Amino acid sequence: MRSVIVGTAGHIDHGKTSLVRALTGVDADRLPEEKRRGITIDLGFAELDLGDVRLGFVDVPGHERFVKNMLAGAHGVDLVALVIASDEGVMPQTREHFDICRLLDVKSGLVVLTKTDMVDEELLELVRAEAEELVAGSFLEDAPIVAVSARTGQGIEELKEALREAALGVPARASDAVARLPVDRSFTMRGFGAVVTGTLVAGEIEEGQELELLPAGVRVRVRGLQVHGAGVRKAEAGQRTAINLGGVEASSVERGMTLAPAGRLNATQIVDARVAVLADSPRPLKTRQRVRVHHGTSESLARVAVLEESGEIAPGASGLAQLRLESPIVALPGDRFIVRTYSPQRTFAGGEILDAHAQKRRGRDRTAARERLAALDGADDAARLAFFVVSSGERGLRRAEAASRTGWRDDVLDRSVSEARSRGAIIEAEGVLVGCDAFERLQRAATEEVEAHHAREPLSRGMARETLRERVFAHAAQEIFRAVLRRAEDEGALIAERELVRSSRHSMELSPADAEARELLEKIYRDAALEAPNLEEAFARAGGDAGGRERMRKILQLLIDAGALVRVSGDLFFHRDALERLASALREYADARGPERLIDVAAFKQLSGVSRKYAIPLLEYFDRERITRRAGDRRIIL
Ligand SMILES: Nc1nc2c(ncn2[C@@H]2O[C@H](COP(=O)(O)OP(=O)(O)O)[C@@H](O)[C@H]2O)c(=O)[nH]1
Ligand SMILES: [Mg+2]
Repeated sequence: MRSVIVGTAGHIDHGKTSLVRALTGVDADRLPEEKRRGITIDLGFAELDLGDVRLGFVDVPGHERFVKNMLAGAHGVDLVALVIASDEGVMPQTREHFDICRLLDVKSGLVVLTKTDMVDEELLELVRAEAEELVAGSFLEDAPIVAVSARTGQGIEELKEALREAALGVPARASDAVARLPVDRSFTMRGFGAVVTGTLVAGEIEEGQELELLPAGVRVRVRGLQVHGAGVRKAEAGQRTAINLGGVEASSVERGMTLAPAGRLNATQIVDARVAVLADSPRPLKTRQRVRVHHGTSESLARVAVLEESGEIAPGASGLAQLRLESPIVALPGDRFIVRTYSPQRTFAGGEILDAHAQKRRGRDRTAARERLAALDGADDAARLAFFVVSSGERGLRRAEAASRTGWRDDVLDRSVSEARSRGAIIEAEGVLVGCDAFERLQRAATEEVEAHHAREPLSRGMARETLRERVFAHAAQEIFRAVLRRAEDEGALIAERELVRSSRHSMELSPADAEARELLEKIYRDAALEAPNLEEAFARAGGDAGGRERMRKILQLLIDAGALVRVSGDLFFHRDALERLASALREYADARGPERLIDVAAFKQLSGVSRKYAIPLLEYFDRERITRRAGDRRIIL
């Protein structure tokens, strides 16, 4: 059977609670203080079974001091009964509650004129006209207006029939989302323990299920469930639900918290939203304004950052704004909320959350933010998902994060991911979602980085994988790094080995035997220092017989290109390190000599320890390198 939540709305003393009692027999004013003062302070609940539909009533307080409690009840309402007392007509909270219903996007309802026993026909017609004027142009424009008296019972049966029809016309709740129950009450029941109640706004909750109480993050277990006062195994979206919880004390659960499947949703403190300001608000919504945000059963203070050019949203207008909440809430895109002024408290705006996990937007990226958020208007699931993925940039969005951002069930998420992929908007890298643009940017940057490395170090076989990751993928998930390399390999641009990444265009690739010969040849010269070996001998020692002279010449060239070996003359090579040490020794020698700075061949032979056969070519090399300059038989050390 269908369950529909009916909320009362209207000014204090207009007969809301009496009406609920006349319909259901239940006195929703359950608190002793409510009985003593004769007013409704907090939410009251009652049920009415109408055969083919079951109504769950949420009776709200009308007093202006308790609008906060009214809001905690109004969030999950399918259908509103806007109550207007025939003897008083439209009063301030009639308007405020009606505004709240419109801002919360309540889609159906009816108007109930109460206390008809107190007025004559003429006055009743006046109030009816006033009610019609109030609801003109709103969702209640064509709604029935039913006149009743809770005292005499007049009109009550007719009202039941009107409620039944309206309830049957309420569209079924969207079933895309996982379970969410904003808690409105918690108490301890003798012999049972903690019980929490609320309207299950989405999904299903089953007996035995593990849930999480957010934002506290406490894991709890469903010990038992009640819907409309009867035990059930499963509660469904749109039902007033009482849950007996294991794993928590009732005292640590409070109104404003949310129950959701364990590990599925995350609380948030920054949301981007479309906000409408009421036409009769005396002031616009402004950047930096401190406001009260009512969402679900929660109330949180928040700082506003209007994303519109003007920095404000005028009365009667709507625009984009970011809300920075002072305490975390569990929100999802599509959720409605109400904004009240800080002090005095007055309802003046409300809206719909577009991105529940937004990033702080600063002045200059407001325009970009506005354009991107505007793209969400009318976007389908796949486009919405792509929006969240693209917003996460190079970091990418894990599936679990996507689940928390959207609140979707797995099958809805899967469907949207494949659709967004087939549109070419996103890529999935081992479970991490990333926008195509970001992915391609990373791939280009990686290829460029590797090529720059080859240009810098032509002898190196490739770039260390880790260095590449640090330079280009510092903000990206490991999965994205691996996927980019795979893609670049598939496209033939890069070759990724265990530790190294190289460009496929890099032709210096050596066979293991060649690489070994290269290292050996370099080592021979490094170890020999100034006693440089004969080239043929060095080749023989480094390369053995394989490939012969031709091959060793190439390897020698690699070492020369890399700057490791230096040709001093003909086939006479030295290791660069040895030459640098000798050049420093020369300068030290000169510094010790004072201003003269002269050296002859004999002194040079002694300083370097080389024979005349090497001394002359070395000195000529130093002359060429402008380390020395010839002056007759001697050299000036520069
Ligand atoms: N004469 C008359 N009095 C009513 C009727 N309904 C409610 N009242 C009285 O109006 C007062 C406020 O009613 P209540 O249901 O508490 O109003 P609420 O503040 O809107 O919930 C109470 O004293 C009720 O007895 C009605 O149909 N006829
Ligand atoms: Mg009441």
